[in-house]
Formats: sequence, structure tokens, C-alpha cells
Amino acid sequence: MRSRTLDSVSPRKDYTLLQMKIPNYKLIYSNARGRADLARLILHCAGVPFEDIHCGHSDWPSIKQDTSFRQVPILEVDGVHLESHQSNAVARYLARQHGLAGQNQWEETRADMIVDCMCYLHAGMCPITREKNMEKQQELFDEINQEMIQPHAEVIEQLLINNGSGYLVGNALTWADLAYYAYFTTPIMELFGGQVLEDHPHLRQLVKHIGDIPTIKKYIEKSVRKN
Ligand SMILES: N[C@@H](CCC(=O)N[C@@H](CS)C(=O)NCC(=O)O)C(=O)O
Repeated sequence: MRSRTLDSVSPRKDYTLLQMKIPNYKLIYSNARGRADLARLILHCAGVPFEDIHCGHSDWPSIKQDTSFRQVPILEVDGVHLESHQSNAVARYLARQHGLAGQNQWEETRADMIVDCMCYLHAGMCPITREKNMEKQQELFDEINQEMIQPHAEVIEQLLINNGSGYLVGNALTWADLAYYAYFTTPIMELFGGQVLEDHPHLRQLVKHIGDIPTIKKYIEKSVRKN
């Protein structure tokens, strides 16, 4: 029976507190949201303390030389660099550690699938961020919205309807839900995408619900999460 709703299910923060000693996390990236946003959202949502280290461009060469792929973000756990510096691998690790990856392997795989779909949605936004003229940005956004965002949102809306819990996977919040929140609250979305979720009430409600989670709300209100 699918009777649980968004209001009745909260993130499983207790997982962290009851079952494990919280490691000392350092997340190293610039002060942009970019590829660190999902990891930051997972940690804030789970109520896990971490050092959010914003490095400047001039620091990158020295920081990156210690990484396998010469890229950020980097997650350091108890002083050890996680030897996988890809942003989704970092986010997946944190989601697993803190009860936001899904409640069994099937749910984990569903969440992975959904997060993987986001890659092409994010990639679709690149031409807009490269464009400097705002009218052209709007045109590009409208094009991408019609060709890519709306068809995808329709699929996700239907998935939410079929799932019936208000969440994308199972009956509790996962990092897949946070990934959609991250995508639909980027600066570009906030600038041009006021209407994108108009025809997708379940997805709109999910994004709103996540923005209303107290730990997320607090993070957004006081953070530099502006770009
Ligand atoms: N696929 C990688 C891409 C990481 C990436 O492109 N990082 C950029 C910052 S957003 C970077 O380190 N750029 C500097 C460089 O490649 O030298 C991931 O998702 O982590």
C-alpha cells in the first residue's frame, strides 16, 4: 500500500547518529555550486558536519596534482583523499554512508539511474552559461526547455505518480531527489525557468519539499549558494 506522503517521511538522519561515528569530511571545490552542489546538499540534508573548503583558481594547480584526474571536487575522509574524484562517485559514497542511497540494492540502482540521467540535463545547460547576451540566453533556454527539459520532466512526473510516495525511489528521500532539487534551483533555472515545472505538479512539489527541509533551508539561507 502506498500511503506515505512527503509530509510523513523525513530524511533518515538518525542513520548517521545511531550506526556510525561520523568521519571528518573535507569537501574541496570552488565557491560555485557546480559539481560540488549535490555532495553539499547530501551532507546538509543528513545533518553531517563537514569542512566546505572553497579554493580559488590560483590554488587549483597545487590541489589538483594530488588527484587522479587532476580535477575537483575532492572529498577527504579522515585526512585521506577519496581515490575517486568524480563528483557523482563522491555524492554516491556520501549518500550510501548517510542513508540517502536507497533502502536496498534495487532502490540504489534506481537512484543511480535517475542521477545518471541528470548528466545530460546539466550538459544541456552549458551553451547557455557560455553565452553572454541575455536575450540569446533566453532563446537558448527556451529551445533546451522544449527539446530536453520538458520531455524529461514528463517522464519524471509520471515516475513520481507511479511511485506514489512523493519521492523518486521507494518511500523515502534519496540523493536522486536532491539531484533534481539541485538542477531545478540553479541560477540559470532561477533566471529563466520560472515556468518549467508548471505542468509537473508532483515534481514541483518534490522540489519545494526539499527546499523546505530545515537543514537544507538553513544551508541555502546562509550559504554562498548563488552560482
Ligand atoms: N567528471 C568530473 C568533472 C570534474 C570537472 O570538470 N571539474 C572541473 C571543475 S567543475 C575542474 O576541475 N576543472 C579544472 C580542470 O579540469 O583543470 C566530475 O564530475 O567530477
